[in-house]
Amino acid sequence: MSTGKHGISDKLKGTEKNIWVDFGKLAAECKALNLGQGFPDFMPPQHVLDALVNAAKSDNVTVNQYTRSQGHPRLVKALAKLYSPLIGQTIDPMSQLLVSVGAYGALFCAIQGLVNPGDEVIIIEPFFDCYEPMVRVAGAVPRFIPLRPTKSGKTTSSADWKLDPQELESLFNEKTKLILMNTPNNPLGKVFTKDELELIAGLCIKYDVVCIADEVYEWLVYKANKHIKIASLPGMFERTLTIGSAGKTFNVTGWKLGWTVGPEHLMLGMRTMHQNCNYTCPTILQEAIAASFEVELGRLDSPDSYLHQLPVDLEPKRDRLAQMLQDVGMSPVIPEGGYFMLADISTFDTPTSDEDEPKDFKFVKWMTKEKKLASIPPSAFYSKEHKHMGENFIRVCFIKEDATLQKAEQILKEWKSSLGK
Ligand code: IK2
Repeated sequence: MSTGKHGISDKLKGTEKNIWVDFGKLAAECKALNLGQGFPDFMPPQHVLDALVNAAKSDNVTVNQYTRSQGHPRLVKALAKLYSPLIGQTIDPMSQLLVSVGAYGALFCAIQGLVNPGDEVIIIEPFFDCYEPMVRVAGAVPRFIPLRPTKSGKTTSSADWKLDPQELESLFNEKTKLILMNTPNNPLGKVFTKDELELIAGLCIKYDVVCIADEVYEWLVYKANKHIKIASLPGMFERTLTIGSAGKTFNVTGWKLGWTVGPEHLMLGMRTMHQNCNYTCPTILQEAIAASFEVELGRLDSPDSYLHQLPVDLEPKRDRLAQMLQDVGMSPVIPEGGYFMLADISTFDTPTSDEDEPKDFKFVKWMTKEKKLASIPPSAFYSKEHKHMGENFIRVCFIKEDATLQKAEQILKEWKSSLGK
């Protein structure tokens, strides 16, 4: 049947492809060891699971019904308590917080709620892949600026990837409505320094631009690094929407709960979008995440804190993965935060393929099918004009059981011996 007038709407044309859909399917079809999409293969913390069970078993009938559109009161109160000291502002739970369907939902509502057709939106590359389609669907014009590696070698750090201040300022003009930034960054793992954040903040203030700070990996920073909220810098709270995710904070990516903190005037558009497309998020999940944060709020400074313990547990996994990738001949970029690692594959030949696609797409597909090891092609995190900057890398996820990493090591060892190394 011809789709004709019943086909995809014009505004969605060009955004049909999605790496999570395509590469998730490929990994499953090939029964590959999945170091692709970012989710843990171990259980979430017990107190989070207990909180959900307690909510389900409680005789509080309201947890099974719709809750407040902007966010379940118990959850927004807990989030306000958590973020007020981190941002250095007393956050009003009822007007300066919005709970969404994951950070995805927050990004979508924030962009739709703020931009008009023809507005320009600056996006720092590499970027979480949905930013570009979300900006285009809103009718805005994305302007891209890449972080560029300043070093090369067998192992480098995500800290070596930097913005050019002149190039960044050249993108700001009277049409610029928003800048979208992500720290710790996915896929690179870069944690923006205070100087870098001050550069962005200064330009936002100078050109009257709003910053969307995607901080879903805010708790995942490794030794010697510190996550700084751009909203905490002078003059920035009133022009920043800070986005977080329960999926990333508590390792429950399937729960799809996210939130945004920001001043009421910036929240109006996104709140309007949210109430008209989702109205509210699952009450029982919000109740469970609220109870989980209440536990964490009581032990933020203690070694029992899950939020502080998770990066301590992940750091050896990061280092182990880096070593195995290096052993097979790749050059890992050691992330300062998040749970992904880029690895340079330029010493490997491009696999033959009939598809006209970047090298990393061909390489990841080949590796998934032939080596039964799934990863993600980083050129998907770049604009069309900058895809070449990502195509000599693969992105590998290390929030996995040691047994999974052990299997990956075995695959890479066999691969290495087949190369005669
Ligand atoms: N923003 C960033 C930077 C994210 O990484 C994610 C989740 N991404 O995870 C998939 C992957 O990269 O493998 C989101 C937003 C969306 O978060 P949520 O799951 O809360 O919607």
